[in-house]
Amino acid sequence: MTFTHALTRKPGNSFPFGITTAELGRPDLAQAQAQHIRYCEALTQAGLHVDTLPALEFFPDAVFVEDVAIVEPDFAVLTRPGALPRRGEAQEMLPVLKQHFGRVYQIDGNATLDGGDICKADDVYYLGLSDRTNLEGAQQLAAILNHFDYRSELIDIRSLEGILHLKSAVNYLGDNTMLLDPRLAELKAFEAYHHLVVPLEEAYAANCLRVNDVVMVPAGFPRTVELLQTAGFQVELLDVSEYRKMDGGLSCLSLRW
Ligand code: CIR
Repeated sequence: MTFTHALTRKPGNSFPFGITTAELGRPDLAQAQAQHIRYCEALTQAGLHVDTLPALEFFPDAVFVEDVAIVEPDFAVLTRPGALPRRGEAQEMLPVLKQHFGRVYQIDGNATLDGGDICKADDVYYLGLSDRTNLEGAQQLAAILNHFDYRSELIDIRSLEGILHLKSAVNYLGDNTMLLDPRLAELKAFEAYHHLVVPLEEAYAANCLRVNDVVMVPAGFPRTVELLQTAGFQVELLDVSEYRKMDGGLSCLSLRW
């Protein structure tokens, strides 16, 4: 799929005070801001029109826009984030989605769903069940996707310690290729794909982002770079060290369609 648009949101001054389990120290705000600017530039260079929303000081994690929506060119789904302090981010995104998409659906009731748990591979959506996304959330999304002829499959990652979202550990790179954390490499659901398995010590780099001709890769993971280049992918390195400190990866920082 060729992407033409992206939405991002600037990190606010409150960014260092968001949710984290990483134990990598508090992020440096100036560095996070610079990394965000560079990230948006990379999306622009990849051919996307990037719309950067203003920071939301009340929501330190709002920079991770991927978690509040699932987007396709002709519709969007507003999620209901699993972490209580993030739930209000979705309502902030609703008017933005209405501006860009003809049809906007919403996950509601007791369902919870984070966009980071949703991994699309061509016409299949893999829906991660995690501490953030519950069965009801996945089922509500599956029903919406089914309406648009997408197939969905549930992937339960709740027993995997230290993996926040499905896409923290598995990302589709196009060309029938999955980039995987070794802990998910044996899953039957992915057996039909060509596997690129990152070494466990580079598990963070399982969250790479294919955007048109390039694969964006977090800086600092040389074995993953070699794996991707050997497989023929064009790699673009991006420093996201300050986002890693808040459990965030490359994909979390944008919505793409
Ligand atoms: C959180 O815990 O929700 C944020 N600090 C990090 C969210 C990262 N998002 C993602 O992986 N899609």
